[in-house]
This record gives sequence, structure tokens and C-alpha cells, in this order.
Amino acid sequence: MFKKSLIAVAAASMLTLTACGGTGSAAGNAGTDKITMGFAQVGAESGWRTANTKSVQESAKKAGIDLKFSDAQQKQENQIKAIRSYIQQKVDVIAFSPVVESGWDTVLKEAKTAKIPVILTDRAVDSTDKTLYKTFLGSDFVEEGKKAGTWLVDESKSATDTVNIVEIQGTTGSAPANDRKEGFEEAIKANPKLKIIASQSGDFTRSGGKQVMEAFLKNNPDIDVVFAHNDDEGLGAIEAIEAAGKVPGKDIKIVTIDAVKDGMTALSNGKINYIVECSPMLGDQLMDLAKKVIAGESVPERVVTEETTFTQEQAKQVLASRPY
Ligand code: GZL
Repeated sequence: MFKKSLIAVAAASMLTLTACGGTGSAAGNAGTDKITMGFAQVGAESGWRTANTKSVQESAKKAGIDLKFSDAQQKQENQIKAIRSYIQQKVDVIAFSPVVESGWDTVLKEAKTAKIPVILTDRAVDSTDKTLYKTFLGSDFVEEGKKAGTWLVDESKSATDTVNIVEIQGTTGSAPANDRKEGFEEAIKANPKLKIIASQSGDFTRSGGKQVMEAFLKNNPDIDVVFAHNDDEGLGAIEAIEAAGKVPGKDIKIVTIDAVKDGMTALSNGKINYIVECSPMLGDQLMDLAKKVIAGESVPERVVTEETTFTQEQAKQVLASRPY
């Protein structure tokens, strides 16, 4: 570990000055100045998450950072266990994407006591104690929800009747689900004809999106629009809509968030109508922030990732070159 190796070198030089003797070798990268990062990932629930994991792992290799990686299968207790194990292993820095916003103060205080800096990536925590982490790198989810809602307001300008919207939310209690909902509702207030008639969590998964959409279709005869918090839920909704004998993208319009390959393919095929991008490619920025934090350099409290939006036409143009 970087920190331990500095101590080891100092101890060794002390020892050589005063007497011979070995120094306790650090677990892992004994005697090297390689940085060790403990990364506690949410899970593997979506195409976005798979791309995010690949980005973190590839960027760590490129940056020469030794990565310890764990997959929490979308369970907070598993992420907390992983963070505690990284503390015991005395890693140089901990990074994680909190599966939900609440319940992190205790374990983050343990990391602070152990003098291990923490970087939040992708999702935020609702802790009021900003000293518990060095920075938060990720998207502005409220803005993403607003972009989706604004598209629908523009799309529905000429609507004379009520536009019935069903919302497939992300993981209950997660920052992206809470914030995307907030942003979308804020935007659609501009057109009182836009009504959310049903809203339920699909847990950011394709199967969850399909199950929720099946229930929506059973209970609501005239759905006009689906707002799905990620592409995977939207893709599941497409399966349910087609099984009900309706045409996704035409009988029922669909707007989603992420812009992963499968979502962009459905968009270019006309089954989704609009996608708001949420970039999973956070690896390089994360490793750069980690090196700065360990070097004692100041880093911004918040690093917002750049992202755009896609229409069906734009998807056709960029699909072949999309990196994930
Ligand atoms: C957003 C990320 C969300 C994605 C989903 O940054 O946390 O989690 O939108 C993923 O696809 O499951």
C-alpha cells in the first residue's frame, strides 16, 4: 500500500541508521509505492453498471492502481461489509457507488477514523457531514429527469387530451431514482395535460421493467407514455407492450435514461422515442481524483460528468461508434 510503503521506507531508513532489522511488510504491495484502491460496486443490474465496472477496472490498470473490487448484488449490507474489509486491509483509498442514499455515516466515520479517504462515484449519499468523503464524481440526476420531462413537454405541445404517463422508477431510495423523479415532475409541470397515472420501482433491471409494465397495462387501458429511469427498464417495458399487442414507440411512447448500446439500438429502431445520456465512463476521472487525494492535493467537492441526449435520428448516426 502506498501509505504503508512510505512508513516502511522511513522505518527501514531509521532501522539502518540505528540497527539491522526487518520492517513489517504491508499486505499486498509491500515495499512498492503502488496505490491500492478498494472499490465497492453496486452490483451488475444493468448495461450501465456493466460498462461502469469495465471503465473502473480498465482505468485502474491504466493508472497503475491496484484495484480490490467487490459486487454487492444491490445490497447495502454487502457494500458496508466490503468497505469494512477495505479498512481492515488498510487500502490507500476507498471508492464506491452507494446503492441507496441513506445509512452510510457509521461506516464512513470508521474509514475517517482509519484515515482512509473515500471518493463517492456515480451515486450520492444523504449524509450532512461532508468531511466523510473527499469528492462526489457523477451525473446530475435531477438534470437528467428534467431533460426527459422537457422532451415530453415539447412532444405534447399540441395534445388536446390528457397525456397518461406511467413511470418505472429506479432502485427505491437510490439517488438516481429520487432525483430523476424530482427533475421529471418539475419539468412536466409546464403542461398540465401531462399526468403521471402510475409510478413503481423496476429496480433498474430489465425484468423489473417488464413486470411493472405488465401490471401497468393490466390496470390502465390507455397509457400514452412510459418514463423509465433507465434503458434496461425501458427495454423490459417494450417486451410487455409488444406482448400486449401494442407498438412501442408509436402506440405508447417511451423515454429513458442511460444511452447504453441496447437502449440506443431500440431508439434507432423506433421502439424508444428519446434517451437522456448518463455516462458510466467514470474510471479515468476516478483514478485521477484518487491520485490527487492521496498526494494531498485539493479536489473539487463535486465533479459533474458531461452528457447529452439522443433522438431516434441521432441514435442511427452514432450507434456504430458508441463505446458501450
Ligand atoms: C446512474 C446509475 C444508474 C443507471 C442504471 O448513474 O447509478 O444505475 O442509470 C444503473 O442503469 O443501474
